[in-house]
Parts: sequence; structure tokens; C-alpha cells
Amino acid sequence: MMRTFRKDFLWGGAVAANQLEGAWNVDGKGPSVSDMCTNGSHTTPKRLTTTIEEGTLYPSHEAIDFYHHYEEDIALFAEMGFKVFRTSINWTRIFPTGMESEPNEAGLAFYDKVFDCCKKHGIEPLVTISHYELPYALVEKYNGWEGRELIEYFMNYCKAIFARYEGKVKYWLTFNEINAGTMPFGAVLSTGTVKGYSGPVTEVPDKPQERYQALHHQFVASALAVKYAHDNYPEYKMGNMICFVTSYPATCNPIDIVENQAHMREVNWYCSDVMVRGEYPAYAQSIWDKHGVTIKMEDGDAEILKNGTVDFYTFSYYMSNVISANPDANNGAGNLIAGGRNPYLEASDWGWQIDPMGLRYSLNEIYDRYQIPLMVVENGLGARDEIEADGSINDDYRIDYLRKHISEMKMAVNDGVDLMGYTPWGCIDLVSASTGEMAKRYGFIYVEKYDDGTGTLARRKKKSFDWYKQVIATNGEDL
Ligand code: BGP
Repeated sequence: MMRTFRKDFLWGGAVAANQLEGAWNVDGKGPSVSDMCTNGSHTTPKRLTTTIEEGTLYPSHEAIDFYHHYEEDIALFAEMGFKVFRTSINWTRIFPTGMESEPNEAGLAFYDKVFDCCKKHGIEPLVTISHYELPYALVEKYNGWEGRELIEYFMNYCKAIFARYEGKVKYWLTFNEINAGTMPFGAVLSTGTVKGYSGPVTEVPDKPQERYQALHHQFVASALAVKYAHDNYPEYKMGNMICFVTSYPATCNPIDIVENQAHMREVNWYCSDVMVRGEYPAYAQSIWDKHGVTIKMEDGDAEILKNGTVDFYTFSYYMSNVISANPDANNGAGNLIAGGRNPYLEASDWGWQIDPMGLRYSLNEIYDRYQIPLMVVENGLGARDEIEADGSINDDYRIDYLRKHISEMKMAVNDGVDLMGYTPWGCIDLVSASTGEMAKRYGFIYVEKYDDGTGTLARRKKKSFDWYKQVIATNGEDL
């Protein structure tokens, strides 16, 4: 008998505040690092600016205006049968510079409305506390997470939202894709170690010392938040969130195998191990040595990490990668992580290599390592969608992508993995994190908003909307 998804499987969708809310300076909200990013495209990188340039388009400023459309959007999610809705809280709605002593009531009130609306529809929120929404003022003052001071500001923020949303939110993730900090480009939005930098996000000068120090502070902050939640709100379930890009050795030559092992450790396991096991892995020193990094730790940090391990492990999964011992070969695929082309896989229009079976493999690898419940909190195909003359949007390519990934998740469950849920990314079209485009769409719901900033913001269902509704209704049986 095949094992399949558990009865209480959390089907839903995922978004992030900065990519859909808009209202970037409304009701007291301050600018986040994402609000300082211009639009870009697959071929022209978006830019980070140190001030808001007049006449420049900043896609997060309006995004899809979920701030004023949340009721309509959540009703559509409910129509698909969502059990869970993953979103983030925009830190700068609650603490506009990150440094205030009291939270901004209007910001808190907005999320009350969002979570109440979810509750009305029987949808459980899954809340990312920090999803590329670091207050820009903390970048200017402390070089982002390089400053140890941020731990305290983060805790103030956590205490405010934990207290306010008690009874409304049960599932929390501390940092979105925390391991983005192990990659120079990823660090722009995640660690915020970009003080004074303006320019293309892909050309930010790499400062590993700052990135790894920042990650240490994020680990400590996450562990403190987890412990605080466990001590004060026993019903809270606390998770991590990793950008999991499994990689394969380019050949069976042992030098490629060992190279890939080192890559997997640095990019995927380093952050995971600290957050699940509560201590740095033995190989951490070799990563620090490679980058000439010395981490400043304080007395008590080791104990904090040990006492703040997560209850469940979540990750995004879009693609896999290929790693060779020959660095020249590691340049073919992926927007975010350099790697080689895999001749057995096709890639999306943005060069992300589509690998459903890699999801089964990854789930097994992660579960073998940690034995705690897993959740796939991002997955999906960024693609251009066309509206037909009759108004329909026939996104069969998206259905195909999701169907194959869900099938492989089912195989992983049959392999023995404890999988809690699945929230495909961008369940409603939103701004792309890597390029700032609207054209890179993921949604079951189309939003009439375009790359030049125009559009009516009207919502319409794509073909995948009814397909996903049926998937949920049959608990993944009818794909
Ligand atoms: C992840 C981020 C999301 C999201 C997604 C898709 O890295 O957590 O914020 O945007 O990737 O990426 P993109 O928007 O670049 O297509």
C-alpha cells in the first residue's frame, strides 16, 4: 500500500509582504531594503539605491496592492480550498526604522485584519517574520545584520508580534531563505550588509567576513526568538526556512563528488545544521578558512543556539544545480547560484533547471539528516502568461510543473518522509524577488499589473486555479 499525504496536510500558497502588499509608505510604514530596489529583468539586473530616485520605478511600492485587496485575494485562496496561507509581516510596518521602542499601531492593525480574514475562511496563517524586509535604516546605521545590535531590535519586533497575534497565528518561520547569506548576491536582501552600496544587485562587492558575521547574528536572533516563543507561547510552532538548491556532481570523478559535497555543505547544510542541531557543524571551520573569515562570538552564544532549535524544517525548492571541480564549468544555470547545465533537465525561461525528482531526493536527504517534520513552503514555475481573446489564461506549463513536483512529494512521503504541507510560491502573481519583474508570474490568479508599473490590478483566475482546487479537494490524489 502506497503511503500518501496525511489527512491534515497543509495545502496552500505562499507570498511575501514586500512582493505583494504595496502601500510601501502608508500608515506609518518605513522603507525596507526591498523598497530601495528598482525594477530589472532577466537580462538587466535590478539596482539597489541608497535614496529613492525620483522618476524611477520601484516595484514593491505598489506591487499588486494586496494592502487594499486582501479580502478579495484571501476569498479566492479560500475558494481554492487553502488550509494555510504563508505570508510575511513587513517589519517596517511594525517598526518603521527597526529602532523604535513602541510598535506602530496602524501596522499591527493591518495584520489583525489579514489574519482575521484568514480565520473567517478557515485558513491557518504561516508567518515569515523576516522575508527580505529588513528596515533600511538598520542597513544605514549598522550595515544590516553585521551589527550585533540587530539581535535586540529583532527580538523587540518578535515580542510585539508574538503578543499581538496570539490566538491568530500558530506557525512562524524566523528568516526566509536564511542561507541566501552564504551567497554574495543573496546577501543583498537577506543580511543587508550593503551599507552605502548603490548599483546592480548582481555586482555588490563580496565581503564574506560581513556576510558570515551577519549570519551568526541571525542564527542567535532566530534561536532567541524560538526559545522565547517556546517559553511564552507553548502553542507556537517555530520553523526555519532554507533556499534548498540540491546539487549533483558534474561527473562520477571523485574530485567532482568532493567538490559538490563541499558546495552542498556551504550552501544548503551550513544554516540548516545550526538551526536544527543547535550548533555549528564540524566542517564550518573549513568554510570560514576558505573565505578567510573569523566569526566573533560572545559567551553564551553556543548555549543560545542549543536552546533555540526549530520544531519543523521548511524550504523553497525551484531547481537543482550541477557542480564541477572545474570552476569554469560552474557558470551555466540558475539566477541565484552559479552552477553548470544539467543535460538531462529543461530550464525555465529564466534559466532555472526544472527537476521534480530532485524534490523527492531533497526531501529524503533532509529527512534522513534531521527527522523533524518538513514543509515545502515555496515551489513553482515563473513564466510569461498570455490572456486569450476570450479572457482565459491557459497555463498548462504551470500545471505540468506543479503536478510533477506534487507526484514526487508523494513518492517522498511513501519513502517515509514526514511532510506537513505544501505552499507553492506566488499563489497570486507578484513582484519577482530576483529581477523585480511582474512578467515572471507564478500565480493561480493573474493580476493585471505590468513591468512598466501600469495595469488595472484586476484579478482573474488562470486554468491552474481550478486544477489546484481539485488537487486540494482530493488531498493530492487527482493530479
Ligand atoms: C525565493 C524567495 C521568494 C521568491 C522566489 C521566486 O528565493 O524566497 O521571495 O520571489 O524565490 O523567485 P523570483 O521571484 O526571483 O522568481
